[in-house]
Amino acid sequence: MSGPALDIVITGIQARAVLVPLEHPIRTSVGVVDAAPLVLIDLHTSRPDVVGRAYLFTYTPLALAPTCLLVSQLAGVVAGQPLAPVDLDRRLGARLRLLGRTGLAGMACAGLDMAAWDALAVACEMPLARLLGGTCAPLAAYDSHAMDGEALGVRRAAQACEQGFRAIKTKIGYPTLQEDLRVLRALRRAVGDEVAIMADYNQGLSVPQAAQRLHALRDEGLCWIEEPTLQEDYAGHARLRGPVPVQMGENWFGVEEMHKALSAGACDYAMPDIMKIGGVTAWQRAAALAQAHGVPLSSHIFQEFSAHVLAASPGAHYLERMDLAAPILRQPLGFQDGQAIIGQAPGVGLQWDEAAVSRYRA
Ligand code: SMN
Ligand code: MG
Repeated sequence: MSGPALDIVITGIQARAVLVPLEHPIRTSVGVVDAAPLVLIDLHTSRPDVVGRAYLFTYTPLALAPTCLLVSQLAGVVAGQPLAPVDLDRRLGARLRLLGRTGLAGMACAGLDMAAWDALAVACEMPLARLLGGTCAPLAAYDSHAMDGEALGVRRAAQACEQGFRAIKTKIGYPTLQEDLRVLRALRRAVGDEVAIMADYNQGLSVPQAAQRLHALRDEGLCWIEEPTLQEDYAGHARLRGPVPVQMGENWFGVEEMHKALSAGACDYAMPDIMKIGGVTAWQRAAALAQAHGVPLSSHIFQEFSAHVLAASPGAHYLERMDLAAPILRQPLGFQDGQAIIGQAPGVGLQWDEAAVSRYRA
C-alpha cells in the first residue's frame, strides 16, 4: 500500500433506500419477498477518487427505512477515522456494546465494514480478493431459485442449465412430502444426474416433520438440505444430520452464533451471510472457524462481495447466484460455465446505475 493510501480518512457516509424489482418473487415456505429492499452505501474518503460501496438487503420493506437511518447515524462514529476496517469494527463494537450488534444494528455495521474494505481495495488499486490474499479465479456457483412449483421450477432449472450452471437450488416445504418429492423429481428429470440440486426449507419444519421428510429424501441425490428447522435450534439441526447433508448459516449474527452452531454439530456445511455475519472483517474470522471445524464454506446472496471473500477463503464450496441488485448496478457479476467470474476491477466493482437508483428510491 503506497504512502498516500495509508493516510486516507473517512469523511462521510451516504445511505439511500431503494426497492428493486425482482425477476421472480422469492417464495419460501415461510414467506415471500416480492421486491428487494436495499440500502445503498457510499463511503466517502479524503481521496475523492476513493469511494467505498456496498449494499444491504433488509428482507422486508418494513426494515428498509430504519436500517438506512441506522447507517446514516453511524456515520458519526466512523467519520474522521482512518480507512482501517478492522479498527472500525473494534470502534463500532465498543460504541454499540450496550445495544449489541445483532439485528438491524449488526446489519448497518456490516454495511460500513463492507464499504470500508471496498474503499481500501480501491485505494490499493486491486480487487478485494487480491487484497485479502486470494486470486480472482472463477468460483463454483449455483443458480438459486425459489418455491416456484413444478412448472416454473422446471423452466428455471432448464434455463440455468442452458446458461451453463452445474448446480441449482430450489425451495421446498410444500404442504405435503409428496409435493416436495414431486417437484424435486421433476427438477431432476429436467437437469439430469450430473447437475447438483440443493433444497432449502427456510426453517419451515418442526424437528419431527423434518426428520420424516429428510429420511424420505435420502435417496434423491440432493447436495444439501438447507435450514430444515428453526435456524436458532442448533441441537435440532444436529439431530437431523444423516440422511442428507445439512446446510445452514445465513441467519447467524456474528461469528459467536456460528461458533455455537458448529460446536453443537448443527451442520455438515456452512453458509454465512456476509451482512449478518458482520461484513468482510467478520467473514474472514468465520472462514477460519469453518476451516477449524472442517466444514465446507458457501455464501448467501450478496454475490458480488461474496465472490471476493470466498476467493480468499479456505474450503470454499459454492457461491449462491441470486442477482438481487442487478437492476441498480451498471455491471452485474459475471457467470460463465456455472462459475462466478470476479474480474479485475479495483475493490468489489460495484457501480450504481444512478438513473435506476432514482427510479427505485423508496
Ligand atoms: C433466501 C431467503 C430469503 C431471501 C433471500 C434468500 C434463501 C436462500 O434462504 O438461501 O437463498
Ligand atoms: Mg436459505
